Amino acid sequence: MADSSKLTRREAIIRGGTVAAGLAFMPGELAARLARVAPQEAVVPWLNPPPSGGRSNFLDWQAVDSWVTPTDKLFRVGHYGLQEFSDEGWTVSVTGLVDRPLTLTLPQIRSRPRQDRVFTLECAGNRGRPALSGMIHNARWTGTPLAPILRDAGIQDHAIEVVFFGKDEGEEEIRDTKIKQNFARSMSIEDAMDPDILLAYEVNGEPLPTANGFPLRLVVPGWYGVANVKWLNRIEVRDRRLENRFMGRDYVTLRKETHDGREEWIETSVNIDRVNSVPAKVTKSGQGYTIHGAAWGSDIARVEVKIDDGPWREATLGEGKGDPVAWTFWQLAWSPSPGEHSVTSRAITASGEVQPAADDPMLTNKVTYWESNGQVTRQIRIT
Ligand SMILES: Nc1nc2c(c(=O)[nH]1)N[C@H]1C(S)=C(S)[C@@H](COP(=O)(O)O)O[C@H]1N2
Ligand SMILES: [Mo]
Repeated sequence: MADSSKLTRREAIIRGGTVAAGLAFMPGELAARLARVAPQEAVVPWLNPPPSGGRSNFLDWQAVDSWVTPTDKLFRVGHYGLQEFSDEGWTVSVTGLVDRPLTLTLPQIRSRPRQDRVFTLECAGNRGRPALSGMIHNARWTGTPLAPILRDAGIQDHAIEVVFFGKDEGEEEIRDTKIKQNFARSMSIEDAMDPDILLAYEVNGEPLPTANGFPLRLVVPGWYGVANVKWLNRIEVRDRRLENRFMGRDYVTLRKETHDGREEWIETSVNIDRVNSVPAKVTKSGQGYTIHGAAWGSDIARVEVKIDDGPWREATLGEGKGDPVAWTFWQLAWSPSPGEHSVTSRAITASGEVQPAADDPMLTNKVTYWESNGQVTRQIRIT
Protein backbone atom coordinates (compact mmCIF):
# COMPACT_ATOMS: atom_id res chain seq x y z
CA MET A 1 0.00 0.00 0.00
CA ALA A 2 1.27 3.42 -0.90
CA ASP A 3 2.68 5.64 1.82
CA SER A 4 0.25 8.34 0.74
CA SER A 5 -2.45 6.20 2.38
CA LYS A 6 -0.81 6.99 5.70
CA LEU A 7 -1.48 10.72 5.26
CA THR A 8 -3.42 11.92 8.26
CA ARG A 9 -6.83 13.39 7.60
CA ARG A 10 -5.43 16.80 8.43
CA GLU A 11 -2.55 16.44 5.98
CA ALA A 12 -4.90 15.23 3.30
CA ILE A 13 -7.09 18.26 3.78
CA ILE A 14 -4.13 20.65 3.88
CA ARG A 15 -2.89 19.21 0.60
CA GLY A 16 -6.38 19.22 -0.86
CA GLY A 17 -5.64 15.54 -0.93
CA THR A 18 -8.98 13.80 -1.18
CA VAL A 19 -8.10 12.69 -4.70
CA ALA A 20 -4.65 11.54 -3.66
CA ALA A 21 -5.96 9.60 -0.70
CA GLY A 22 -8.67 8.05 -2.84
CA LEU A 23 -6.19 6.85 -5.45
CA ALA A 24 -3.92 5.41 -2.82
CA PHE A 25 -6.74 3.21 -1.54
CA MET A 26 -7.48 1.75 -4.96
CA PRO A 27 -6.73 -1.93 -5.42
CA GLY A 28 -3.25 -2.49 -6.85
CA GLU A 29 -4.50 -3.70 -10.19
CA LEU A 30 -6.66 -0.71 -10.89
CA ALA A 31 -3.91 1.62 -9.74
CA ALA A 32 -1.48 -0.23 -12.01
CA ARG A 33 -3.68 0.42 -14.98
CA LEU A 34 -3.40 4.11 -14.24
CA ALA A 35 0.32 3.83 -14.95
CA ARG A 36 -0.78 4.22 -18.56
CA VAL A 37 -2.02 7.62 -19.56
CA ALA A 38 -5.73 7.55 -20.14
CA PRO A 39 -6.97 9.89 -22.91
CA GLN A 40 -8.37 12.45 -20.46
CA GLU A 41 -5.01 12.74 -18.73
CA ALA A 42 -2.59 15.41 -19.86
CA VAL A 43 1.17 15.37 -19.37
CA VAL A 44 2.47 18.31 -17.34
CA PRO A 45 5.96 18.72 -18.82
CA TRP A 46 9.17 18.76 -16.79
CA LEU A 47 11.08 22.02 -16.73
CA ASN A 48 14.31 20.05 -17.31
CA PRO A 49 13.41 17.14 -19.61
CA PRO A 50 16.32 15.05 -20.86
CA PRO A 51 16.97 15.03 -24.62
CA SER A 52 15.09 12.47 -26.70
CA GLY A 53 15.12 11.25 -30.32
CA GLY A 54 18.15 12.14 -32.41
CA ARG A 55 20.34 9.74 -34.34
CA SER A 56 20.46 7.32 -31.41
CA ASN A 57 16.66 7.50 -30.99
CA PHE A 58 16.80 8.21 -27.24
CA LEU A 59 13.62 7.27 -25.41
CA ASP A 60 11.28 10.14 -24.61
CA TRP A 61 10.17 9.28 -21.07
CA GLN A 62 7.32 11.77 -21.12
CA ALA A 63 5.84 10.02 -24.18
CA VAL A 64 6.10 6.48 -22.80
CA ASP A 65 2.63 4.97 -22.65
CA SER A 66 3.27 1.26 -23.13
CA TRP A 67 5.22 -1.16 -20.98
CA VAL A 68 6.81 -2.77 -24.04
CA THR A 69 8.76 -0.20 -26.06
CA PRO A 70 7.47 -0.10 -29.66
CA THR A 71 10.06 -1.25 -32.19
CA ASP A 72 10.38 2.17 -33.85
CA LYS A 73 11.15 3.69 -30.43
CA LEU A 74 14.17 1.49 -29.64
CA PHE A 75 17.31 3.53 -29.00
CA ARG A 76 20.41 2.22 -30.79
CA VAL A 77 24.13 2.31 -30.36
CA GLY A 78 26.85 1.26 -32.78
CA HIS A 79 30.45 1.89 -31.81
CA TYR A 80 31.57 1.29 -35.38
CA GLY A 81 28.49 2.97 -36.82
CA LEU A 82 25.07 1.46 -37.34
CA GLN A 83 26.17 -1.01 -39.97
CA GLU A 84 23.70 -2.75 -42.29
CA PHE A 85 23.99 -6.39 -43.21
CA SER A 86 22.04 -8.71 -45.49
CA ASP A 87 20.77 -11.94 -43.95
CA GLU A 88 21.64 -13.85 -47.12
CA GLY A 89 23.90 -16.76 -46.26
CA TRP A 90 24.23 -15.53 -42.66
CA THR A 91 25.74 -18.06 -40.29
CA VAL A 92 26.98 -18.09 -36.74
CA SER A 93 29.95 -20.32 -36.01
CA VAL A 94 30.82 -21.91 -32.68
CA THR A 95 34.53 -22.63 -32.63
CA GLY A 96 37.61 -22.69 -30.42
CA LEU A 97 37.80 -25.06 -27.47
CA VAL A 98 34.82 -27.20 -28.40
CA ASP A 99 34.65 -30.90 -29.30
CA ARG A 100 32.27 -30.36 -32.24
CA PRO A 101 32.62 -26.98 -34.00
CA LEU A 102 29.29 -25.81 -35.41
CA THR A 103 28.12 -23.51 -38.17
CA LEU A 104 24.46 -22.64 -37.83
CA THR A 105 22.40 -20.99 -40.56
CA LEU A 106 19.48 -18.71 -39.75
CA PRO A 107 16.89 -21.36 -40.73
CA GLN A 108 18.67 -23.82 -38.43
CA ILE A 109 18.59 -21.31 -35.60
CA ARG A 110 14.92 -20.60 -36.23
CA SER A 111 14.09 -24.32 -36.18
CA ARG A 112 15.56 -24.69 -32.69
CA PRO A 113 13.30 -24.18 -29.63
CA ARG A 114 11.81 -20.67 -29.46
CA GLN A 115 11.97 -18.68 -26.28
CA ASP A 116 11.07 -15.11 -25.60
CA ARG A 117 11.73 -12.62 -22.89
CA VAL A 118 10.89 -9.03 -22.14
CA PHE A 119 14.09 -7.35 -21.02
CA THR A 120 15.08 -3.81 -20.14
CA LEU A 121 18.26 -3.14 -22.07
CA GLU A 122 20.08 -0.08 -20.81
CA CYS A 123 23.37 1.27 -22.12
CA ALA A 124 25.85 1.46 -19.24
CA GLY A 125 26.48 5.03 -20.43
CA ASN A 126 22.85 6.00 -19.88
CA ARG A 127 22.82 9.04 -17.57
CA GLY A 128 26.60 9.25 -17.88
CA ARG A 129 25.81 12.93 -18.18
CA PRO A 130 23.02 14.16 -15.91
CA ALA A 131 20.80 15.35 -18.75
CA LEU A 132 20.94 12.05 -20.64
CA SER A 133 18.40 9.37 -19.85
CA GLY A 134 16.95 7.77 -22.95
CA MET A 135 19.45 5.01 -23.73
CA ILE A 136 17.04 2.33 -22.61
CA HIS A 137 14.25 0.13 -23.94
CA ASN A 138 12.03 -2.67 -22.71
CA ALA A 139 11.31 -4.99 -25.63
CA ARG A 140 10.20 -8.57 -26.16
CA TRP A 141 13.03 -10.56 -27.74
CA THR A 142 12.51 -13.92 -29.40
CA GLY A 143 15.19 -16.41 -30.29
CA THR A 144 16.71 -19.68 -29.26
CA PRO A 145 18.64 -20.25 -26.03
CA LEU A 146 22.43 -20.18 -26.26
CA ALA A 147 23.17 -22.83 -23.59
CA PRO A 148 21.96 -25.88 -25.55
CA ILE A 149 24.03 -24.73 -28.55
CA LEU A 150 27.14 -24.55 -26.37
CA ARG A 151 26.31 -28.00 -25.00
CA ASP A 152 25.90 -29.36 -28.55
CA ALA A 153 29.32 -27.99 -29.40
CA GLY A 154 30.81 -29.54 -26.26
CA ILE A 155 32.91 -27.06 -24.27
CA GLN A 156 36.30 -28.48 -23.38
CA ASP A 157 37.43 -28.70 -19.76
CA HIS A 158 40.24 -26.17 -19.93
CA ALA A 159 38.11 -23.44 -21.53
CA ILE A 160 37.28 -20.44 -19.37
CA GLU A 161 35.20 -18.10 -21.47
CA VAL A 162 33.00 -17.50 -24.47
CA VAL A 163 33.58 -14.61 -26.86
CA PHE A 164 30.78 -13.16 -28.98
CA PHE A 165 31.75 -11.31 -32.15
CA GLY A 166 29.64 -8.93 -34.18
CA LYS A 167 30.15 -8.54 -37.89
CA ASP A 168 30.66 -4.78 -37.51
CA GLU A 169 34.25 -3.76 -37.72
CA GLY A 170 36.22 -0.64 -36.88
CA GLU A 171 39.71 0.67 -36.39
CA GLU A 172 41.47 0.66 -33.02
CA GLU A 173 44.89 1.95 -32.09
CA ILE A 174 46.71 -0.04 -29.44
CA ARG A 175 50.18 1.07 -28.37
CA ASP A 176 50.78 2.82 -31.71
CA THR A 177 49.54 -0.09 -33.78
CA LYS A 178 46.44 0.55 -35.86
CA ILE A 179 44.31 -2.55 -36.41
CA LYS A 180 40.87 -3.52 -37.63
CA GLN A 181 38.68 -5.30 -35.12
CA ASN A 182 35.16 -6.60 -34.88
CA PHE A 183 32.97 -5.56 -31.98
CA ALA A 184 33.28 -8.32 -29.35
CA ARG A 185 32.39 -9.03 -25.75
CA SER A 186 33.00 -12.09 -23.62
CA MET A 187 31.50 -13.87 -20.63
CA SER A 188 32.69 -16.62 -18.31
CA ILE A 189 31.41 -20.07 -19.24
CA GLU A 190 29.26 -20.13 -16.14
CA ASP A 191 27.63 -16.80 -17.08
CA ALA A 192 27.24 -17.84 -20.72
CA MET A 193 25.34 -21.00 -19.71
CA ASP A 194 22.51 -18.91 -18.19
CA PRO A 195 19.35 -20.46 -19.70
CA ASP A 196 17.88 -16.96 -20.28
CA ILE A 197 20.50 -15.89 -22.84
CA LEU A 198 19.11 -15.87 -26.38
CA LEU A 199 20.35 -15.75 -29.93
CA ALA A 200 17.53 -13.41 -30.93
CA TYR A 201 16.10 -12.96 -34.41
CA GLU A 202 12.89 -11.10 -33.53
CA VAL A 203 11.92 -8.15 -31.40
CA ASN A 204 8.29 -7.45 -30.53
CA GLY A 205 7.32 -10.23 -32.97
CA GLU A 206 9.10 -8.70 -35.98
CA PRO A 207 12.53 -9.27 -37.54
CA LEU A 208 15.19 -7.16 -35.84
CA PRO A 209 15.58 -3.65 -37.25
CA THR A 210 18.94 -3.19 -38.98
CA ALA A 211 20.19 -0.86 -36.27
CA ASN A 212 19.25 -3.26 -33.48
CA GLY A 213 21.26 -6.16 -34.85
CA PHE A 214 19.57 -7.67 -37.91
CA PRO A 215 19.66 -10.54 -38.57
CA LEU A 216 20.85 -11.94 -35.23
CA ARG A 217 21.94 -10.64 -31.85
CA LEU A 218 22.78 -11.89 -28.41
CA VAL A 219 20.27 -10.96 -25.70
CA VAL A 220 21.61 -11.24 -22.15
CA PRO A 221 18.77 -10.44 -19.72
CA GLY A 222 20.04 -8.65 -16.63
CA TRP A 223 23.25 -7.33 -18.21
CA TYR A 224 24.05 -3.84 -19.43
CA GLY A 225 23.54 -3.16 -23.15
CA VAL A 226 27.15 -3.70 -24.16
CA ALA A 227 26.90 -7.47 -23.47
CA ASN A 228 24.09 -7.78 -26.02
CA VAL A 229 26.24 -8.25 -29.13
CA LYS A 230 24.46 -7.28 -32.35
CA TRP A 231 25.08 -8.65 -35.85
CA LEU A 232 26.32 -11.84 -34.14
CA ASN A 233 28.19 -14.20 -36.45
CA ARG A 234 30.89 -15.84 -34.38
CA ILE A 235 31.08 -17.49 -30.96
CA GLU A 236 34.48 -18.63 -29.79
CA VAL A 237 35.36 -20.60 -26.69
CA ARG A 238 38.79 -19.72 -25.27
CA ASP A 239 41.23 -20.41 -22.45
CA ARG A 240 42.38 -16.78 -22.12
CA ARG A 241 40.39 -13.74 -21.03
CA LEU A 242 39.48 -11.33 -23.79
CA GLU A 243 40.73 -7.84 -22.87
CA ASN A 244 39.69 -5.94 -25.97
CA ARG A 245 38.33 -2.40 -26.03
CA PHE A 246 34.83 -3.37 -24.86
CA MET A 247 36.05 -5.63 -22.03
CA GLY A 248 39.26 -4.02 -20.88
CA ARG A 249 39.51 -0.39 -21.96
CA ASP A 250 36.10 1.07 -22.79
CA TYR A 251 33.13 0.18 -20.59
CA VAL A 252 35.52 0.05 -17.67
CA THR A 253 34.42 1.74 -14.44
CA LEU A 254 37.14 3.52 -12.50
CA ARG A 255 36.23 4.10 -8.86
CA LYS A 256 38.05 5.05 -5.70
CA GLU A 257 37.54 2.57 -2.87
CA THR A 258 38.85 2.49 0.66
CA HIS A 259 40.43 -0.70 1.98
CA ASP A 260 41.91 -0.90 5.49
CA GLY A 261 41.80 2.90 5.61
CA ARG A 262 43.77 3.21 2.42
CA GLU A 263 42.44 4.65 -0.85
CA GLU A 264 42.69 2.50 -3.95
CA TRP A 265 41.54 3.03 -7.52
CA ILE A 266 39.71 -0.03 -8.85
CA GLU A 267 38.85 -0.69 -12.50
CA THR A 268 36.04 -3.10 -13.26
CA SER A 269 34.51 -4.20 -16.56
CA VAL A 270 30.83 -3.28 -16.94
CA ASN A 271 28.62 -6.35 -16.67
CA ILE A 272 25.34 -6.84 -14.77
CA ASP A 273 22.77 -4.07 -14.39
CA ARG A 274 22.56 -1.82 -11.35
CA VAL A 275 19.36 -0.85 -9.59
CA ASN A 276 17.83 2.24 -11.16
CA SER A 277 14.65 4.31 -11.48
CA VAL A 278 13.39 7.56 -12.94
CA PRO A 279 10.33 9.75 -12.57
CA ALA A 280 9.06 9.54 -16.17
CA LYS A 281 6.24 12.06 -16.27
CA VAL A 282 3.48 13.78 -14.35
CA THR A 283 -0.08 13.70 -15.60
CA LYS A 284 -3.13 15.69 -14.60
CA SER A 285 -6.66 14.40 -14.64
CA GLY A 286 -9.34 16.66 -13.20
CA GLN A 287 -7.85 18.06 -10.00
CA GLY A 288 -5.56 15.08 -9.43
CA TYR A 289 -1.96 14.65 -10.46
CA THR A 290 -0.12 11.35 -10.86
CA ILE A 291 3.63 10.82 -10.95
CA HIS A 292 4.56 7.93 -13.24
CA GLY A 293 7.93 6.26 -13.46
CA ALA A 294 9.92 3.11 -14.06
CA ALA A 295 12.42 1.10 -12.04
CA TRP A 296 14.74 -1.60 -13.33
CA GLY A 297 18.16 -3.20 -13.12
CA SER A 298 17.35 -5.68 -10.36
CA ASP A 299 14.52 -7.39 -8.57
CA ILE A 300 12.57 -4.26 -7.57
CA ALA A 301 10.79 -4.56 -4.22
CA ARG A 302 9.81 -0.91 -3.63
CA VAL A 303 9.99 2.51 -5.19
CA GLU A 304 9.87 5.68 -3.14
CA VAL A 305 9.30 9.24 -4.27
CA LYS A 306 10.37 12.46 -2.64
CA ILE A 307 8.73 15.79 -3.46
CA ASP A 308 10.93 18.81 -2.73
CA ASP A 309 12.47 18.12 0.70
CA GLY A 310 9.54 16.06 1.93
CA PRO A 311 9.56 12.50 3.25
CA TRP A 312 10.01 9.46 1.00
CA ARG A 313 6.57 8.11 0.04
CA GLU A 314 6.03 4.62 -1.31
CA ALA A 315 4.78 4.39 -4.88
CA THR A 316 2.42 1.70 -6.17
CA LEU A 317 4.13 -0.85 -8.40
CA GLY A 318 2.33 -1.69 -11.65
CA GLU A 319 3.24 -3.54 -14.82
CA GLY A 320 6.42 -5.57 -14.56
CA LYS A 321 6.13 -5.96 -10.78
CA GLY A 322 8.18 -8.98 -9.70
CA ASP A 323 10.00 -9.37 -13.04
CA PRO A 324 13.75 -9.16 -12.34
CA VAL A 325 14.82 -8.31 -15.91
CA ALA A 326 12.03 -6.08 -17.23
CA TRP A 327 11.26 -2.65 -15.88
CA THR A 328 8.53 -2.10 -13.31
CA PHE A 329 6.19 0.81 -13.83
CA TRP A 330 5.16 2.69 -10.73
CA GLN A 331 2.93 5.62 -9.87
CA LEU A 332 2.03 7.91 -7.05
CA ALA A 333 -0.99 10.14 -6.63
CA TRP A 334 -0.01 13.73 -5.92
CA SER A 335 -1.83 16.88 -4.78
CA PRO A 336 0.73 19.61 -5.32
CA SER A 337 0.45 23.24 -4.41
CA PRO A 338 0.95 25.70 -7.30
CA GLY A 339 4.55 26.60 -7.97
CA GLU A 340 7.80 24.83 -8.73
CA HIS A 341 8.51 21.41 -7.31
CA SER A 342 11.20 18.77 -7.58
CA VAL A 343 10.43 15.07 -7.92
CA THR A 344 13.03 12.42 -7.03
CA SER A 345 12.64 8.64 -7.12
CA ARG A 346 14.63 5.78 -5.67
CA ALA A 347 14.25 2.04 -6.18
CA ILE A 348 14.94 -0.57 -3.52
CA THR A 349 15.79 -4.16 -4.44
CA ALA A 350 14.45 -7.37 -2.94
CA SER A 351 17.74 -7.74 -1.08
CA GLY A 352 17.42 -4.23 0.37
CA GLU A 353 19.88 -2.37 -1.83
CA VAL A 354 18.84 1.27 -2.27
CA GLN A 355 19.46 3.17 -5.49
CA PRO A 356 22.18 5.64 -4.48
CA ALA A 357 21.58 9.36 -4.12
CA ALA A 358 23.34 11.55 -6.68
CA ASP A 359 25.90 12.54 -4.01
CA ASP A 360 26.51 9.00 -2.70
CA PRO A 361 30.29 8.29 -2.51
CA MET A 362 29.63 5.18 -4.64
CA LEU A 363 28.92 7.66 -7.45
CA THR A 364 31.05 10.64 -6.52
CA ASN A 365 34.10 8.34 -6.16
CA LYS A 366 33.50 7.09 -9.70
CA VAL A 367 35.24 9.15 -12.35
CA THR A 368 34.11 7.33 -15.47
CA TYR A 369 30.87 7.78 -17.36
CA TRP A 370 29.52 4.21 -16.94
CA GLU A 371 27.02 2.77 -14.44
CA SER A 372 25.59 6.14 -13.40
CA ASN A 373 22.56 4.85 -11.54
CA GLY A 374 22.07 7.73 -9.11
CA GLN A 375 18.67 9.05 -8.15
CA VAL A 376 17.13 11.41 -10.71
CA THR A 377 15.45 14.68 -9.77
CA ARG A 378 13.17 16.46 -12.20
CA GLN A 379 11.66 19.91 -11.84
CA ILE A 380 8.08 20.80 -12.61
CA ARG A 381 5.88 23.90 -12.42
CA ILE A 382 2.30 23.45 -11.28
CA THR A 383 -0.04 26.28 -12.18
N1 LIG B 1 27.96 -5.62 -32.74
C1 LIG B 1 27.73 -4.66 -31.85
N2 LIG B 1 26.91 -4.96 -30.82
C2 LIG B 1 26.62 -4.04 -29.88
C3 LIG B 1 27.20 -2.75 -29.94
C4 LIG B 1 28.04 -2.44 -31.04
O1 LIG B 1 28.56 -1.33 -31.18
N3 LIG B 1 28.27 -3.44 -31.97
N4 LIG B 1 26.91 -1.83 -28.96
C5 LIG B 1 26.48 -2.39 -27.68
C6 LIG B 1 26.00 -1.39 -26.76
S1 LIG B 1 27.18 -0.46 -26.01
C7 LIG B 1 24.67 -1.24 -26.47
S2 LIG B 1 24.17 -0.13 -25.30
C8 LIG B 1 23.64 -2.07 -27.12
C9 LIG B 1 22.53 -1.22 -27.67
O2 LIG B 1 21.55 -2.04 -28.24
P1 LIG B 1 20.49 -1.41 -29.23
O3 LIG B 1 21.24 -0.66 -30.28
O4 LIG B 1 19.67 -2.53 -29.76
O5 LIG B 1 19.66 -0.47 -28.41
O6 LIG B 1 24.20 -2.85 -28.17
C10 LIG B 1 25.42 -3.46 -27.85
N5 LIG B 1 25.78 -4.37 -28.88
MO1 LIG C 1 26.20 0.90 -24.52
